[in-house]
Amino acid sequence: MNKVTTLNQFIIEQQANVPQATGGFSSLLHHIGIAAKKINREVNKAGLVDILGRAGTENVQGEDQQKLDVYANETFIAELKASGECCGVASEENQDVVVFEGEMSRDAKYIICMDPLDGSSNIDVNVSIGTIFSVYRRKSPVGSVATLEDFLQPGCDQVAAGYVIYGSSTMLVYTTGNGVNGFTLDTSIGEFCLSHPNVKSPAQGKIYSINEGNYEKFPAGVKKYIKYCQEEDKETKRPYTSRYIGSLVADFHRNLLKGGVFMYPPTNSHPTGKLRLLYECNPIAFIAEQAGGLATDGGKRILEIRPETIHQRVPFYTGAKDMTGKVMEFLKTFE
Ligand code: AHM
Ligand code: MG
Repeated sequence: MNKVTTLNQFIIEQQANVPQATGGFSSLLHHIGIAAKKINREVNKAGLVDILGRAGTENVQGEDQQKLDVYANETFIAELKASGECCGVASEENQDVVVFEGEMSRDAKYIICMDPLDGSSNIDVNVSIGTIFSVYRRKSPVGSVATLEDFLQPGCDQVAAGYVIYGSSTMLVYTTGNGVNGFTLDTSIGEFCLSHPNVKSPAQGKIYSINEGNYEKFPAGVKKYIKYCQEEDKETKRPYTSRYIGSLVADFHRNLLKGGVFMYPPTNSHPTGKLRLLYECNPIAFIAEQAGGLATDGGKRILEIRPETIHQRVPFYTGAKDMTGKVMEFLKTFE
C-alpha cells in the first residue's frame, strides 16, 4: 500500500525544515484545513435545501438556515479567531476588515485575506465553487490590534496562499513559496491527503478561459488574442479549446493542471476588471508563479501591485507561462 501523507503530517514535516519556527504558522494552516472541511460538509448539502430549508427559513430542527457564503464567512472567521494565530481578516463578505481584539489574537503574527465562497453564481446549481485565502505577516507590532496597513501589503509579501475547490472531489491546494502542493479530501477518514505533490503547470497548453459574452467590451489586444486562439495552425496546435465555468478557483485549477490561460479583462461594467486583488488575484497569482506560470494585470506582475483599498479590483490574466506571455504581447501590440 502506498504511504498516505495527510495535510497535518505534511505541515509538521514542513515545519521541521524551518528551525526557528514556533508552530504558530503550522497551527494556522491546520485551522484553515478544519474550516475547509466544515464548509465542504455544508456545500455537499446544498442540493438538499428544499428538504432542509432555504436561507432565511427555519429547518426541521427549528434552526435558521444561512446562505452558504455567509456560513463560509462566519465559519472561517470563527476558526481563525479560535486559532489564536491570526489577528484579523479581510473578507469579500465584510465591508471593513475584521480585527480580533482578544489578548491571544493581539499577540498573533498573521493576518488573512480571503474569499470564503467564490463563484457565487454556481452555488445553487451544483457547479464547483471555492475558497481562496492569503496569509501575511502583520506590519503592526505584536500585542496591538491589527490595522488597515497590515492588509494593504503587496502580494509578493504573502507568506502563504491557497484555495479549496469544492468539486467532484474537494481539494486544498497551497503554497508557502516553496512550490505548490495539492491535497484531496478523503471523506472516509475526514483528512486532506497529499495527492498532487509539487504541482508544475505546463508552460504551454490548449485552453483559454474567458467570459466571451463580454467580447464587444474587451480591449483590442484581448479580442485579437481570442481570434488567435480560434485560428487553425498545426504547428502551435490551434485552435485552442474554450472552457469557462465562472468560478475562478475551478477555472484556474483546471488550467493549472492541464495548461491554459484565464482572463478577466476590464469591461464596460467593470472598467478596472471584476476580480479583487487582495483575496482573489494575489493568492491565485502566488500559486500560479510557484507552479511555473504567470499572473499579470496585462502590464504589471500582479504580486507587485501595491493595494490601496481592501476590495480593489484589477484586470487579471493568469496561467501557463507561454500563453499568458502571449496575451501580454497582444495587449502591448494592440493598445
Ligand atoms: P463572486 O466573488 O461574486 O463569486 O465573483 C467572482 C467570480 C469568479 O469566481 C469568476 O471568475 C468570475 O466571478 C465570473 O464572472 P462572470 O460571471 O462575469 O464571468
Ligand atoms: Mg469572489
